[in-house]
Amino acid sequence: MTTTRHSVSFLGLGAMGSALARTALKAGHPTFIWNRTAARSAALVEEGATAAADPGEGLDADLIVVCLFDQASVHEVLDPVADRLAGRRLVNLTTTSPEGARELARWASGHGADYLDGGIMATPEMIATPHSAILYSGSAALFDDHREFFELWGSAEYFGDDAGMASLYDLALLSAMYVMFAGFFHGAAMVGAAGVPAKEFAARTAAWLPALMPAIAGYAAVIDGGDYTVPGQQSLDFSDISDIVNASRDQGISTELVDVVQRLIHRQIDAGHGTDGFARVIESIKKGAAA
Ligand code: FVH
Repeated sequence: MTTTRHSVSFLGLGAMGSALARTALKAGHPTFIWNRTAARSAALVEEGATAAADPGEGLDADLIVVCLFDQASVHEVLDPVADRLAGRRLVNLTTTSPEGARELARWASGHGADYLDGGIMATPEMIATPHSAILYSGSAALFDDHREFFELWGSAEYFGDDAGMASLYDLALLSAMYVMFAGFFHGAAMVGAAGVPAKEFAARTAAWLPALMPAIAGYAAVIDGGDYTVPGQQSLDFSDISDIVNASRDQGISTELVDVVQRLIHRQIDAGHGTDGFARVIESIKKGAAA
C-alpha cells in the first residue's frame, strides 16, 4: 500500500505530531497538516506540507493521524467533523487510558470510521530512528495495509483488535520506567546526602542495572508458573529492605518510596509466605491492599 505514497493528514503539530508529519513528508507522502495554533504549521509548510484551515479540510486523505494532548482534545477536534468520518481511516497516537482508547474506537466506529490506536514508546527526537517503537491495537486491516508506512516512524507492533491494548502495554511499560527512575532518584538522594554528586551515582547505576536485567525473565517464569516455592529464588524474608529504609532515614531523606516496597514485601511475609521467592510481591500488587 505505502509504495503508492498514500496521502496522510495530521491533526496536532505539537513536538510529537510535527516529528511524525515531518517523517511522512520526507518519505514523499502528500502531507496535510492542521494545528489549533496555526503558527506551528509554518515550518512544515516550508518543507512541503499543505496546511489545512480547519480539521475538516484534510479528511479526504487516505490516512488521518491524530496526535493531540489527550482524549478530551481528540473529541474537541473531531466531534465537529464527525459526520465526515464515514469510510475514513483514523490512527490516534494521542496518549489516553485503555478505556479512553476503547471509547474513541467505539465513537469512531459509530461514525463509520476504521480506528487504530497507538502508544508511542519514543520521544520526538527518537522518531524515525532505530530506538523508536510504536505499539498499535484496533483495526487489523488498517494496521496491515499501512504497516510499511508506520515503520517509517519506528518499529510497529500490533496487539490485537481490542483498541485499549496498545495503551495498556504503553502505560505498563511506562510504569516500569517511572518506578525505576524513581529508584534512581532515591539512591541519588541517599548518597547525595553524603555529598556524592548525582553524576557519579548515575554512572554506577547505569553500569549496574543492565547486569540485573536477566532476572526479569526469571521472575516472569515464576509468576507465569504460579509457584513461588521453586528452589533457588531469593526469599521474601531475605528481601526485607529494613536496612535501606533505616539508612535512608539516617541520611535524613524521605523513606516514602522504599516504605511502599517494604509494605508490599511484608504483606506477603505477614501472610506466612516469607520463605517464598521475591516475585511473590506481585501478589500484593495484583490483589491490592486487601491481599
Ligand atoms: N513528547 C513526548 O515525548 C511524548 C512521547 C510519548 C507520547 N506522547 C504523547 O503524544 C501526544 C502529543 O504530545 P506532544 O509532545 O506533541 O505534546 P505537545 O507538544 O504539548 O502538543 C500538544 C498538541 O495538542 C494540541 N492541543 C492541545 N489541546 C488541544 C485542544 N483542546 N484542541 C486542539 N488542539 C489541542 C496542541 O495544539 P496547540 O497548543 O499548538 O494549539 C498541540 O498540537 C500526547 O498525548 C503525549 O502524551 C508524547
